Amino acid sequence: RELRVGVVGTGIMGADHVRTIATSVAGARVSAVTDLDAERARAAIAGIDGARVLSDPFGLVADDEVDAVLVASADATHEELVLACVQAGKPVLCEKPLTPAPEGSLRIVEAEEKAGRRLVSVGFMRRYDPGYVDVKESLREGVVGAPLLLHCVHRNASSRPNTPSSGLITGSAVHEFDVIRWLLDEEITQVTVFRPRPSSLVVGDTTDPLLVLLGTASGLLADVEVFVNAQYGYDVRCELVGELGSLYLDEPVQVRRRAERTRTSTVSLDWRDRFAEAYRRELQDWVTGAAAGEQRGADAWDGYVATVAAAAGVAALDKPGIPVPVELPPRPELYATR
Ligand code: ISE
Repeated sequence: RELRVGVVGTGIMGADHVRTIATSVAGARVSAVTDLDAERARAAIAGIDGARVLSDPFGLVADDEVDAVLVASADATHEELVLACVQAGKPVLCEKPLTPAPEGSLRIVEAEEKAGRRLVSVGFMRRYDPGYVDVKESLREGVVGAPLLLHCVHRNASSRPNTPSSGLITGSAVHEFDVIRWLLDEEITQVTVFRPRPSSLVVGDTTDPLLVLLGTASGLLADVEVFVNAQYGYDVRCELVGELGSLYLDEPVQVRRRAERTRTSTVSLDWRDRFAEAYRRELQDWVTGAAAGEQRGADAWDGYVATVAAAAGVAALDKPGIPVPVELPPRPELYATR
């Protein structure tokens, strides 16, 4: 039987997930959606057989025709919705960040511990990007020897006007925090933020770009440029430098044109096209796992750790150049096996 998925929030990501499930994921169908804007919810399921628009997100979680829930509503609503899913015993894939602050994510971890099972997955889709997966596998196979350094770049074409500087950390850099600890299989222990001269093209008082330096448990360093008003497109880069070589993440390029002695190729518009394949694989794995009673992808603990690192990053914004420690409680037994 197909997994019946209910989607809370049909904004940019929710609508994109509805489309991906309807067109490119096996073993699942969208059975219900809800959004504050009912019109937007209706538009998201246009042409999808058997999908209904519901008015209440908690009603959707409880609905008999919803086996699993995808949470893509505003960040501030994630905690209550995810907790409702855990209480209802339904698998849930929650968009990042799991919650705006670490305390909320910790409450989710505690709820899962009480329930005695992992139901929560967090939408850190880069873990499914073929490029990042290749970097991780190559590192594991010892292709470049022991890792030493990571250079990361996270650029968006533009951010919403008046995005707070903290949003660059909690909304964008948080992907780097997750992918770095996933790639290296170790924890981030400190975060330092530098604030270079801001771009004059940024509206409001957002400090953009930022330079973030992360230290890990074994003493590796990762530098991350976060620049969310880079104008020219969406650009994510990662180079892992090891003792024997380097692993450089390439962009999935369609065509490289050569004409008039010039080489050109397009730059992604935003994360949806850059990570389209990652989102598809993430959703497929979540669906396959849910059908088998298994949690897949980043779990609630990973979601919690990312919010702790992001909170350290936000604190570091106020003291440029000074390292802020990332302090974590021990990882609960429930999250030991993955
Ligand atoms: C956005 O919210 C995302 O999650 C994207 O993946 C990220 O690259 C972007 O910077 C964020 O604003």
